[in-house]
Amino acid sequence: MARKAPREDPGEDALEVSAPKDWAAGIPAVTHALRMGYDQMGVRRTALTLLKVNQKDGFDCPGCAWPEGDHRSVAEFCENGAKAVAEEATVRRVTPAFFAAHPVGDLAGRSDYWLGQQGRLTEPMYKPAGSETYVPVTWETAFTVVSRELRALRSPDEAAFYTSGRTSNEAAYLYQLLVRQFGTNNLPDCSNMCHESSGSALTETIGVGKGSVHLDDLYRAGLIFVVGQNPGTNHPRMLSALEKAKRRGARVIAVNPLPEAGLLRFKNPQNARGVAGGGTSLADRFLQIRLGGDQALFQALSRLLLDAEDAAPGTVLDRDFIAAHTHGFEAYAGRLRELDWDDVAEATGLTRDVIEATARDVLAAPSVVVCWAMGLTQHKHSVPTIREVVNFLLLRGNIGRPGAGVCPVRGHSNVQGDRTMGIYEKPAPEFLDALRREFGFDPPRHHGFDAVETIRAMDAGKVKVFFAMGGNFVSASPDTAVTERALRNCRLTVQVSTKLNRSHAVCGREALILPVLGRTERDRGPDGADRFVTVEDSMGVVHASRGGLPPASPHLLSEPDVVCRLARSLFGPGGGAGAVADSDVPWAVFGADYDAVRDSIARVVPGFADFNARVRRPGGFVLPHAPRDERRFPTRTGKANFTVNPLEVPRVPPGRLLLQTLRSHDQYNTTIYGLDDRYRGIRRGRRVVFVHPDDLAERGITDGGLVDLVSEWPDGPERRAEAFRAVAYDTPRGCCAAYFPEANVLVPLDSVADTSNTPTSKSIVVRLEHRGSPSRGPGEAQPR
Ligand SMILES: Nc1nc2c(c(=O)[nH]1)N[C@H]1C(S)=C(S)[C@@H](COP(=O)(O)OP(=O)(O)OC[C@H]3O[C@@H](n4cnc5c(=O)[nH]c(N)nc54)[C@H](O)[C@@H]3O)O[C@H]1N2
Ligand SMILES: Nc1nc2c(c(=O)[nH]1)N[C@H]1C(S)=C(S)[C@@H](COP(=O)(O)OP(=O)(O)OC[C@H]3O[C@@H](n4cnc5c(=O)[nH]c(N)nc54)[C@H](O)[C@@H]3O)O[C@H]1N2
Ligand SMILES: [Mo]
Repeated sequence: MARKAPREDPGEDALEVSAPKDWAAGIPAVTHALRMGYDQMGVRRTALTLLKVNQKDGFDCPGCAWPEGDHRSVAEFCENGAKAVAEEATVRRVTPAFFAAHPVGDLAGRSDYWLGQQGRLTEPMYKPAGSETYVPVTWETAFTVVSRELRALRSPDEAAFYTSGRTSNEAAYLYQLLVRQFGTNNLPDCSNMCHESSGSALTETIGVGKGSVHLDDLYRAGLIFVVGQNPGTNHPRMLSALEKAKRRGARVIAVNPLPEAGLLRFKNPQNARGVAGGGTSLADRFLQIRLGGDQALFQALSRLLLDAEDAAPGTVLDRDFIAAHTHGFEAYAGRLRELDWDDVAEATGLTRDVIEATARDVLAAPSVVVCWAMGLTQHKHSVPTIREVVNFLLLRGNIGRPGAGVCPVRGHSNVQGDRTMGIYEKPAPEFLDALRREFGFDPPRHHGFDAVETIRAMDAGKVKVFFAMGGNFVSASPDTAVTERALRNCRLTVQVSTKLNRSHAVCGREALILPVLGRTERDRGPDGADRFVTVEDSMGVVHASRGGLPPASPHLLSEPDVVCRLARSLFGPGGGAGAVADSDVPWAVFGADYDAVRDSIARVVPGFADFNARVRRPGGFVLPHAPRDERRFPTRTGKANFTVNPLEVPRVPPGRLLLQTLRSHDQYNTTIYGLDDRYRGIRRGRRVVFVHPDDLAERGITDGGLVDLVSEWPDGPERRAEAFRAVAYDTPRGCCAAYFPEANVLVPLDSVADTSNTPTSKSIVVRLEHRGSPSRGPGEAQPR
């Protein structure tokens, strides 16, 4: 098998910088992905596995949550999807011998890249208190340790149960059930750090915290905004959808501080034009906005719509829709008339001409879709910003009709489904009522901790057991030093994982690693028959996922099995004292039969009636969405709500920059596939900061110079990320960018979005300091 050993980090001196690309996803993309596949899996396994991605009898791609069209060809191929598959289907293995050779102190000193490159976890591992080394244990012992520690707590609220977004619907449903039967709503999840702002804003304004469009709406849209999103890297299949929409006459407007390759031009490897030609030019207009300027942009666009209506009454606004379906229009319109154009210019960095031209695009479009991702959700004023997107769409009735609507593009492949299944620290009373009817116990009603609150609680010793269903909490969370201290303060940390990561190395006094099957692997029930799980994509389509590969090791359990066996250990008869009562939940049945789990979901979760039958149909089924399907808005007012949101103009103290943390092309969140960011011209390194050339010159820093990034937060210590290469880049003045997770040390735990409590990963005030030079006071110029 032509397979390479894990690569070592080449060290920062290897960094190479070249000109960024202005196009994405062509033939080099495909060869690049196949090469990673060959490295991890060899040639034959690569071919067999990639043929099954997103096919009707195959598995759901563990990459992003972008939906599948109906007419996908076997050859339809997404570079970054292939990388996600290769990462999971790798034939490299982490064995007990590996752990014997690498105590936690050693692992904690390794990079995320090195850790991920070691391969798949193979056996349950246990690090006893007082020891530095994980040793293999049986599953029975592992569950006994968890039960023992959970039972020893004074209150169920002293435990927190994290979820990352790859967990299937079945596993997520069982997991939240276990947690609520245990007695807490401490269910933080990756959404808290991701699209929480979208959920908060949409629930309040349209009554449903999910997107309101289908793929077909994109194809039929007159105008599509792609705001704060880098689909060429993070949702590559979206580029095909945008290309198709364009062929049908849509215009595309990209709003981003960076000229991201995929937004500008797209070479589709699936058609001849993409292979041979210059590709499709995707964005008709590119608004190079300043970080955090989107609220101002959408207020300005809405104001221009109002002005146009004043000039030609009855021609611009959808008066019938506003009257019949919305609430609060007058108050909103009144406030909008006071808009200060100087504030708009300062916040956006855009000229009035450009914004007016964009408004003309809007006026000319019969329907509008707004797509967005992390560029909108990770700011202090993210919730008001997304509310403003809704205001803008409501004005022309651009919701609940074909070709129009809101499209928050989700990240993890089942993050939306996990929420639908009840992974939420603030569950709706109706959901808890349904659980009570189904299982006959009283679920806790008081809200639990979200991700940021969990870190605070662990740090303060209020949460003592941390259990993670997937993910890499240590590296994904803000304020790395604080998060690490918090986790090390726990009595027990438990990671249910497929791959080795930093959360195994930075752990509690006792720690467990529970290795599970991934999407790509065959999941056999006790009767030996193959089982499947289900997922929900970003557009509310629920479908089946069946893995085909033999499991990475004979010791792996499925995630549902882990939950059910833990439940039997925790609640089972003879379980002894503590807060935990014997269980009426049929855990043994659930563990043996996913159909039984789905039947229960069908009774508890709205929209899942006849789940087992409908999900077996090719392509699955679409969940109901009241605003989209019937223009019904289940909000407090019973209408879609216009909201008044005071304009936030992001300002930084003199000499400082606003930093965003983003993804390179070679990573999946904290999983680092490689050290290149091809489209941005970066090779063999990740410690880079992209800065406007004039901002560098002003500070006397040369392109390629070595700097520390120092984050300042009122009343707090300075946070420092050392030794980054400054790269002169096409970004607005005053704004810079570095990669997540290396830059997470800079995000203060208390710097969160209002309402959603999401860390402000896209707006951190920093100063750049020359490496080696003494630190300087505020605003002082650096010598040349
Ligand atoms: N290959 C790959 N695919 C992924 C992931 C991955 O890591 N790798 N992660 C998955 C997950 S969990 C998620 S949530 C998504 C993330 O998908 P994205 O949101 O595309 O991810 P980011 O890299 O954070 O990119 C944020 C984009 O928003 C822009 N931006 C930043 N701040 C602002 C702003 O204030 N205004 C505007 N208008 N733009 C701004 C940045 O320049 C960048 O282009 O991708 C998912 N898919
Ligand atoms: N500074 C900064 N911080 C950020 C962000 C940012 O843009 N900037 N983005 C935020 C966002 S959008 C998100 S979603 C979070 C991501 O936070 P997480 O979801 O916690 O992080 P991931 O890196 O996706 O988790 C990777 C790990 O998941 C495990 N895994 C993979 N597949 C499976 C599976 O099928 N089952 C199980 N049990 N485990 C599996 C593997 O062990 C792997 O190491 O990070 C957030 N943090
Ligand atoms: Mo995400």
